[in-house]
Amino acid sequence: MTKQARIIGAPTDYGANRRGVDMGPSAIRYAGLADQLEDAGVSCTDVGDVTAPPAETQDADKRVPEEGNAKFVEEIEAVSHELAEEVEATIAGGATPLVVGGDHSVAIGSLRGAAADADIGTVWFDAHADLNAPSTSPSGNVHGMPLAAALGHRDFAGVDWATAPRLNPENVVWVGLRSVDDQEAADVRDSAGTAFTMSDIDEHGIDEITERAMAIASDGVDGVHVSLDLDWLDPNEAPGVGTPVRGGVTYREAHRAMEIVAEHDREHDSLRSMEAVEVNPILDEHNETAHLATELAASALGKRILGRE
Ligand code: NNH
Ligand code: MN
Ligand code: MN
Ligand code: MN
Repeated sequence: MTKQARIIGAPTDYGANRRGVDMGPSAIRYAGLADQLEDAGVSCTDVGDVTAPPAETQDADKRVPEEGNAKFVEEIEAVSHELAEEVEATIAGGATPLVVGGDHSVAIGSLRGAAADADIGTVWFDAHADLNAPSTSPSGNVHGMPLAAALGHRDFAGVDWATAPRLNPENVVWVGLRSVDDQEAADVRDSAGTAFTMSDIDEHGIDEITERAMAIASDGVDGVHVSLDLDWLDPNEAPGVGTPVRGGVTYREAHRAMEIVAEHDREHDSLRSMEAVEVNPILDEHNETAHLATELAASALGKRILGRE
C-alpha cells in the first residue's frame, strides 16, 4: 500500500536559544520536501502550519515559573495542544505525520499526539538528550526538555498538556549523544531508556546501533515516534542548526540510519510518526541543512536509491 504522509509545520523558536529556527518549516518546504516524498513513492499532503506568533511579540520572562526556569511555556503549551491534535487526527486517518520544526519543544505536541491512542516508543536522533527539566536546565530553553516533559518528570507533574502517559520509558532510545549536561547525564543513566552515544556508533557502526534502537523502541508497543534533530549530524554536514556540536554522524551514516528506520517499518509497521527539527535557515549555508532534512525524511519514509520494488 502506498504510504501516506501528512506534513505539519510547527514554526516555533520559543524553545531555542537563537532566533531563526521558526523559519525552518518554510526552508524545508522550499528545499522540496513534498517532491522528495513523492519521488520516494509517498503520497503526501501539506496541512500548513500550526499557529505560532513570533517570539518578539510575546514576553519570555513573564512566563518563567517560580521554581526553575522554562521560557515561553504558555506559547509552547498552545502549540503543543494544536500540534497534538493534528498528529492524532493524522494517525487516525491512516497517514504518517511528518512534523517539521521549529525547535525541539514541538516534540511535546508530537509525542502527545502519537501517544493519544496507543503505547509508543521513540528513537531520539540528537546530539543532546533533551531530558532537562525547569529545575535542572542550565539554559531554561524548553528545546532541551521535551523528553522530560513527555515522560512526566516531577517538574511537569500535573502539567497535562506536556506529558505523554503512553510513551513507555523503556521504549525511549537515544542515538548519537555527545553533549549532555551533568544532571541530565545522571537522569539519562537513571532512566529506563537506552542511550547510544557517538562512541557506541564508533564502536558498533550505525547499522547495528540503529537496528538495536528500532528493536528496543518498538518492543511491546504499538509504534515508534522518530525524532530527528538536525544537530545529530556533524556541523560540516548540517551547519544550519542553533546548537551545533562537533563529532556528529556523517551524511552517509544519517542516510543509512533513516533507511534502517524504513526497513524496520516495512517489516514491522513500526513507524508511527516522525519529526525533523532545529533547522535554522539564518545560520544555514544555501539552505543545505533544510535540504538534508528533506532527504532524510524521504529515506525514513522509504526512499531507495533504485526506487521501489
Ligand atoms: N542541553 C542544552 C539545554 O538544555 C542544549 C539543548 N539544545 C538542543 N537540544 N538543541 O537538542 O539547554
Ligand atoms: Mn533536540
Ligand atoms: Mn540537539
Ligand atoms: Mn526487525
